[in-house]
Amino acid sequence: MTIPDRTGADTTEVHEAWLPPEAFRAIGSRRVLVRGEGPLVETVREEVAGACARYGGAHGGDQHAHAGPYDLVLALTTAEPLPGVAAEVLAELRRLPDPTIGEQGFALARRDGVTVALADDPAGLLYGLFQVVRLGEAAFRAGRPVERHRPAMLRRMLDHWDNVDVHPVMGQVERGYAGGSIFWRDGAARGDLARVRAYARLLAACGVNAVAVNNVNVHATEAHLLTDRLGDVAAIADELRPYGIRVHLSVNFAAPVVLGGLPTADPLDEGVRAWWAAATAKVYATIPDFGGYVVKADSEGQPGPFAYGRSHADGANALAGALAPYGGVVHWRAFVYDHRQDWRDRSTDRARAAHDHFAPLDGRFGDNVILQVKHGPMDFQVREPVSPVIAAMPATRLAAELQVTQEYTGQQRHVCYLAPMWREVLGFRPWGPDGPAVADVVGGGGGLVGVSNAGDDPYWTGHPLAQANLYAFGRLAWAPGLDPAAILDEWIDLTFAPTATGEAEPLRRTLHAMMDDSWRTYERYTAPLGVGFMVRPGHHYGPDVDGYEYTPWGTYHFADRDGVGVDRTRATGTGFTGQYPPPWAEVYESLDRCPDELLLFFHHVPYGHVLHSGLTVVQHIYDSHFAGVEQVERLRRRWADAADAVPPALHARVAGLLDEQLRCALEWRDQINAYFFRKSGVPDARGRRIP
Ligand code: GCV
Repeated sequence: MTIPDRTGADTTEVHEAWLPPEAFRAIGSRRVLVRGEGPLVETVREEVAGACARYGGAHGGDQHAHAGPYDLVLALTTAEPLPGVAAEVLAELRRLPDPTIGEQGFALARRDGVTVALADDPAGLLYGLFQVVRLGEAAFRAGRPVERHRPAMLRRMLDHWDNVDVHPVMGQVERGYAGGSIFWRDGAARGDLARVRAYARLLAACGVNAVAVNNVNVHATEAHLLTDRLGDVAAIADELRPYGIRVHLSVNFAAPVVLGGLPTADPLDEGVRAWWAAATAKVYATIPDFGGYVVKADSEGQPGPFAYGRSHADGANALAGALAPYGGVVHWRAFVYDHRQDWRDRSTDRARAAHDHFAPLDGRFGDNVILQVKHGPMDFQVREPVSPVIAAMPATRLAAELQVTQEYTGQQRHVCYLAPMWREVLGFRPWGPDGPAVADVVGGGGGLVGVSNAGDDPYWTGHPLAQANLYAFGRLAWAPGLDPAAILDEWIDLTFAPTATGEAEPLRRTLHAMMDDSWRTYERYTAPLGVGFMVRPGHHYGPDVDGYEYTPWGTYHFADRDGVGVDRTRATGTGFTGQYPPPWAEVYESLDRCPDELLLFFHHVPYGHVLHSGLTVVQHIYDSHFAGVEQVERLRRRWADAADAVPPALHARVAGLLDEQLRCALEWRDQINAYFFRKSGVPDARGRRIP
């Protein structure tokens, strides 16, 4: 695919990611019927028509109808017979295990030489099409019993931290590692939005159906997207709509003041509410399927209701009231903490902040407020416990927020496949083994939100292998129980198998060897045992053990000559463990029962403390850092095996990044090991060189 580049003067070859034309070969070489009406059905029809034109198949269901018989039927549920589909198959598709297929879902079967995907709504048909794409030839081989596919979360959303203007410190995409924004350039929407359409297509193919198009830190220009620059948002919405994606907008809580010229943004003020109502009415007059607002309030300098002595429920409800008549929602972020704390004050614990602020407000948020909670209590570290807020607000719609962009996990210069971490988070059971999982809590409420890792880089994500994280985010939001390795297989097969020169299996083995365990590898050579934040302040890349230790951000490890870790127990520490329900309140409180990987998140222990693994803390630090670097060396060597299986330019890009990953991992290893050796004076039991 070629599209205009950033200057608009030239064209860039853009990688097709998981939708190369060849991924449609199985469909495109067959006789296909698309039956139904509506814009998303038209998208399905166009996809099928394009594939058939390329691969010699035939399609029906419009004025150029192919008369049948058909190999594939994609249809909205209908009382009419479908050509070539036996009545009992249709009955089975419609009735089992219950009468409805369900919102956005589809039923799939193959019988008598016909593959059928049936959906109750057009979105379901679109997802049914992409499931057939994923299956490829397998969709047409043997018979298939009826399968029902329904998304676990109805809203599967990506937030872009994109600035319309280039921010002097954060650049165009805050925490973006893949070039500029695909939406914005030079202070306005890009003139050519072909890339946005291609992005929408990729997102629909992995199940994403909502996108917030601007940074939650709403700077001056971005604030105007809500009012006089709404046309830009509408233009983007037009590109996303054909793939079933609704646009959301991050708004400034103080908009009534900064845009409306009102003297206050007090959420209980009648004039303020009227301002939000009028602004929102205009939004819906311009973008009728607008999704809603995203708000970062009273957080890292953003304005919020505290300035008026109001609660976050008051703030969220004011905006929710304006959106309610149109079916819109407010994503209100729970990332509220004191970033001006005194490091000498041992009683203030950033991990406690979201629960302290929001749990008392449970039940006070409007029905169309979604409280968006970062998955951990801190800030997207490589290892954190699940946020206790998830278990504390049964009367509030909650969404979990994941960071697809790799701010703290290698900044898309390191291979770090995040699906295993997300799978753990979504599968965590806050009330113990018999209670619901995080995925159940957010699935019944606000769904899943990811901070996007995409930009205008030709590979979309800077590191080509980071595409797998974007794909996996969508798939886990659809089906949180999916196995990360199986998701990786899907991604590999779609992305590389159709174009691979030679056999796909060796490439699959290589990529699994490099990626399956890459999150844990990253953890090994960076911050140990859940301690977190040993990164360079500001840009957050590379090691700086004490970088945040004496700052106001509330991110400390408290290492001294005797030990390391944060005492968050009720008995002697900040009491954070008490924010969890049993059994975790007890598990985390107990030095004996706390899982090794989170030990230093919950406890301050001597270096000689013996872990469940049998190692002392300090020996674990040495061993894991040596092991992490060795793993990076191995995966770098492993990549050589893929040289003939992927395009040379892609191979070269990844090879260059692996060199950087190794350089950086060595730096992490040596700084962390030297730091703890110097603090503790404990030599490495295996006598390796520590600088
Ligand atoms: C958009 C972290 C990041 C910030 C980000 C913030 C947030 O602190 O470093 O860049 O701001 O999270 O989630 O709002």
